[in-house]
Amino acid sequence: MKKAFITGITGQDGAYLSKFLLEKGYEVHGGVRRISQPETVRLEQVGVLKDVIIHDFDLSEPYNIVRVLQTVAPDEVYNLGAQSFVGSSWDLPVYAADVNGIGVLRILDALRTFAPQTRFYQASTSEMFGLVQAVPQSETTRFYPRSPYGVAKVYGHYITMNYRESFGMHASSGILFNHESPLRGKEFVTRKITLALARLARGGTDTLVLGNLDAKRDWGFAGDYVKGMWMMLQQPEADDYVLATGVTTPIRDFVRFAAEALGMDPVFEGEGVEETATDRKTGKRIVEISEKFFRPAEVDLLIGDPTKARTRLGWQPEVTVRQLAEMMAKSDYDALG
Ligand code: NAP
Ligand code: G4F
Repeated sequence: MKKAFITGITGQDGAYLSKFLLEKGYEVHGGVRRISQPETVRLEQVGVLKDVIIHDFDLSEPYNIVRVLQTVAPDEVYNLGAQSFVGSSWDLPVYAADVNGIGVLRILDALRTFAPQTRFYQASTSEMFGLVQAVPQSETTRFYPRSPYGVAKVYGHYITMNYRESFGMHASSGILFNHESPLRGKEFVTRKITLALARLARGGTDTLVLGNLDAKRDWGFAGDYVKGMWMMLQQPEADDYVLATGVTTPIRDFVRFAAEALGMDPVFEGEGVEETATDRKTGKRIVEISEKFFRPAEVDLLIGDPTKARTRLGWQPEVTVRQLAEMMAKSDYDALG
């Protein structure tokens, strides 16, 4: 039986990856940082909490990382732990650099010293492309991060590549474009949209307040993407891969898809902070804009080229953005019932 250790096991991807690896017959261990109330809700939601082995773990604590990795002795490590909300990274830039950047080095150096044969996956991100230097973005596109989060992830990406090249470690980075699910954190735009619209569809009156509706993202389903992470670690040689759908969608259209899935007929009017959306069927105001949700520097357009993952790994996404919006909106609607 293979053993996997997942950092960030309590997060969206951690839950889907745990389920996927358990179904493959792995013994799954995960790192959970100490907070005042245990937050293993997602592991419960996917029905695996009783099947995974939890360890106290924090990416900012080097000896803790060494002890846990020595105790577990995993065949594969998936480093999903991060301060993953881009918007907060301007308020917590040093923390983002430490956990998302140096945290990667802490794990790699522990593995290099005590278990260099362990296969390692780093959760790199399309946020590294930032002010995009090519369209679509692939493994060879130059990075131009636009947030402290993105800058820290670039460090994590290059240190992974460096340990692979310096010490021959099987260390791969997945450059994953945005992937969502009903388990997505409520502060990310897709979940914020589906949750607010589901409340409105249930008779609520609180208008959904958003920021920049013109930004475009390449959105896929998290369940498809965790499979790609595992596929990378099964290759004879470590490498870096983009996982994306190759389709980009403005935030405004994601609102439209989610609203339509809930039986609304949204009409957008106005521009900039004056823009609104109203449900033609009920006359209810469903969207307003606030400066509060605009970022100091925006990533305007992300669209990935997943050719390498498709041809070398045989990976491809199964869920379209419209299906994703529908899945998330219906899940939130049902949960409210
Ligand atoms: P998520 O739901 O926010 O989960 C992040 C996980 O990291 C949580 O389990 C969190 O623990 C943990 N964590 C935070 N700080 C930590 C620390 N100091 N030490 C150890 N663990 C810590 O994020 P996700 O969407 O699953 O994303 C997984 C990874 O992929 C992240 O590294 C993210 O940056 C990256 N990524 C995500 C996407 C995407 O679209 N989802 C795209 C590209 C890359 P708590 O539960 O205690 O907060
Ligand atoms: O959903 P978001 O917060 O995701 P973002 O910034 O793209 O980051 C996510 O994807 C990255 C991969 O590219 C990951 F690395 C990262 O960990 C995370 O999972 O925002 C998406 C877009 C942005 O352009 C933002 O300005 O939506 C825009 N937006 C407009 N109104 C909003 C809002 N974002 C949020 N969170 N809240 C709003 O009200």
